[in-house]
Amino acid sequence: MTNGAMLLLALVLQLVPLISAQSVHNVSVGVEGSFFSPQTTSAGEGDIINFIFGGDIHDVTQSSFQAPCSPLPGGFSSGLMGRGPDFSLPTLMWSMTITNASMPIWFFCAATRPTSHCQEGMVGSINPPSQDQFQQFQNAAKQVSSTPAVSLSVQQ
Ligand SMILES: *[C@@H]1O[C@H](CO)[C@@H](O)[C@H](O)[C@H]1NC(C)=O
Ligand SMILES: *[C@@H]1O[C@H](CO)[C@@H](O)[C@H](O)[C@H]1NC(C)=O
Ligand SMILES: [Cu+2]
Repeated sequence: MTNGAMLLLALVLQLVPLISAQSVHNVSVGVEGSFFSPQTTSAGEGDIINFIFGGDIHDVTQSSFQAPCSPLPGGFSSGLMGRGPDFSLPTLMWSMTITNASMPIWFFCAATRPTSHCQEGMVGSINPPSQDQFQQFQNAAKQVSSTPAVSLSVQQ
């Protein structure tokens, strides 16, 4: 190996941690009119998503695109969390790490008091294929009545 090649290799090795550096994304839950803010997040592999519960009782539960207000079997769920109306209490946080940035993640709030938050449109997505598709997902959530759940086909 020439000195030039070794120098190049050393430079590349130094760059690797920069390229794969993880970022942290904060999503606030239920502080702005009971929604996730932002509703969609673009995240890379290894990135951390912090869901920050700053208000009333809410939740983050994974669903599929096809069934916006139904838990995805084997999917994640934060469980109901929040500090309630007492804003002197600290905010709560629930975090997850993105392991596959090519896979869109769809989620909703499973809280049902006083009415289904999901049906009010409290849904979100990480790495949705497009904003348009997120809009379809949210519109479908608003159509969900308890039985049967609305079914959507993926439109590319
Ligand atoms: C995310 O929220 C945490 C906890 O409130 C805060 O310490 C951090 O600075 C926030 N990060 C960003 C990128 O907003
Ligand atoms: C990541 O997600 C994509 C899209 O769903 C899938 O095709 C691929 O197999 C997944 N990769 C891994 C390592 O799970
Ligand atoms: Cu909610």
